Amino acid sequence: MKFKIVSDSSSNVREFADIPFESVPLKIITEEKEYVDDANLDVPAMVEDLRTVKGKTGTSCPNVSEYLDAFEGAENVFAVTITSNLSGSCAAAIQAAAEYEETHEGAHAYVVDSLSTGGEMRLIMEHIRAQVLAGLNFEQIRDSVREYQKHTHLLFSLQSLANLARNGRVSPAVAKLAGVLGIRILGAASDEGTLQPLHKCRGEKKMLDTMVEEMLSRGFKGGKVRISHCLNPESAQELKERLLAKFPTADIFIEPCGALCSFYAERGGMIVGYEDSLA
Ligand code: X90
Repeated sequence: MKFKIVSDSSSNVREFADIPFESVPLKIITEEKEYVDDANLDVPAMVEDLRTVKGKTGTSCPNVSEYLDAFEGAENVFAVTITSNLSGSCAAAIQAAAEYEETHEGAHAYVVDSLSTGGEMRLIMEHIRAQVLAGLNFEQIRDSVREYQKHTHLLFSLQSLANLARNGRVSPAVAKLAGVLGIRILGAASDEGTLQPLHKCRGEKKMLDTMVEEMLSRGFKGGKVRISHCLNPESAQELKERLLAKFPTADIFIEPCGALCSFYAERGGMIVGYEDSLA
């Protein structure tokens, strides 16, 4: 039973130990250049370029054949994608999974629509890995992921929603909320996998207070937290410390955003995946 976990690069996971893994890159496209969201890319340099770039900028998701290439060689594939409500990545993975099963006798491929991104995808991937290592079969793992997903959540803090609005992922009215310097929009991934703004916070300290309050009121009780940030390691660390002060045994991991999440979360942005108490 050869298992493989595949994710698109919005998970921010570049390396994943103890199980075959492949990240399928999304791309950031400007009028001058294309940035492939893989381990070779200098993400801080890209963020710097984007500050002054002229003209249109956007992103593109992996296609079916890129997913098929990533699946190759595995008997059982779990592909974890960014929310199907904001990207074509999930649809491409679903088509690739159907083709893979048709052309590979006995193989299984299951696509998990995270209805989220970043750290919540990492949580799902870690859950799948634990089930594989525990010796469960494909169907058991698939059912267990569906159950686990009910207990993972995502909050985010954004200083600018300009790229999200320019690319039609939030309305210009929502993007305007963040229009003033020093204001952060704190929001959640909705049940439908879209951005749900919750609060306008003035300053980073206020944002961190509100982030912790929201996590507590949404059922966080000291489980796993997976934080990704765009050039904001200080706030990620501060959030970690505040949570550890309340829950000393919480399992908290910080990593930088890859290119896709950096493009949309923008400088200073933070994306926080966490488990509720029923996970
Ligand atoms: O297919 C493509 O080109 C990719 C489009 C992705 C659009 C949205 C990315 C959002 C990234 C922003 C904060 C977290 C939002 C969570 C929403 C469910 C990060």
